[in-house]
Amino acid sequence: MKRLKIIAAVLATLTAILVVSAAIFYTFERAANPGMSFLDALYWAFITATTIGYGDITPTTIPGRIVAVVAAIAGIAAFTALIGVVADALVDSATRRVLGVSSIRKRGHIVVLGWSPLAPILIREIKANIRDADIVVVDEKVPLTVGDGVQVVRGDPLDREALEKASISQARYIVVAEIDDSRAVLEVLHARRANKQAKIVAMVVDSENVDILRQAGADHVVPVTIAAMLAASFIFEPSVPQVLIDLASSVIGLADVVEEDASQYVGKQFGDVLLEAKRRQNKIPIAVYSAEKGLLVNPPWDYVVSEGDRLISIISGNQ
Ligand SMILES: [Ca+2]
Repeated sequence: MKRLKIIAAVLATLTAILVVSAAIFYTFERAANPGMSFLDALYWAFITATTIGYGDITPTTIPGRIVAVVAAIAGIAAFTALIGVVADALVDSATRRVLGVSSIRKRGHIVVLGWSPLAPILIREIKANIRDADIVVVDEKVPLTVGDGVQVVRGDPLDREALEKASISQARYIVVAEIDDSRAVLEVLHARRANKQAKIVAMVVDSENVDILRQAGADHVVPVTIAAMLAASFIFEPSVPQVLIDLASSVIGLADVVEEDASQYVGKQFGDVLLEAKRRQNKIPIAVYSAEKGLLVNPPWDYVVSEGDRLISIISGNQ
């Protein structure tokens, strides 16, 4: 606002210089320039003040020449001031954006709270699946360059102002990527207070905190301890963790798990869906999400797919 006032003041000064110069020029030069209107004088004042100086209208009297000199000097000063203020504003807004202190106006985006070692992996996976994902990270320690399409708000995810800068109330998804459960609980609480609709996903270190995170407002809680579980599996069934890691990541391995609308299979038994999907699309359905029954992993052969069901399948990664 302060800057706008300065710009307004400079513009007013500039206008005054032009009008006064034109009036004086018009008064003294009218005789020497027959047919010159006040508008012509104003045009002359502008051309002189900007130091363009076409010379199509030139002063011949002493007062006219003095006005020309004064208009040129005052014009240079005023235009320089104007350019300075505008350039300042542009540089400032660019700097603020780079430093992550400016507000980011968005809607339907993904807000990531916390810059733990988990956050870059999270972002990589999101972008592998949604190329034009709109991601805003809020944290005090985020590096200035986190990659294309990712914007940064530098601030504490527990600070309301920082959350507002990330337009958290308009976000579609909020992911809490902390590896500190007490912080995660507080961040979920704050995020939920700011946005009642968004899907909130949180990561949890201690499985005992899953319920607290849910109560705080998280829709989904993902254990970071899955790494330890997988590491243990390598000792007694080494292929299993390899398969799970492959399935969990779109960036790693040969296969992925996808979720899709099952409407094309409505009325069919799961076992038949399984055969058909494998034969026709080289896809292996492994679960069904039903609005009524929730998630059914490896449902029975005679489970009948109904309207609104979602099918979760393994596909080849390059499919
Ligand atoms: Ca994979």
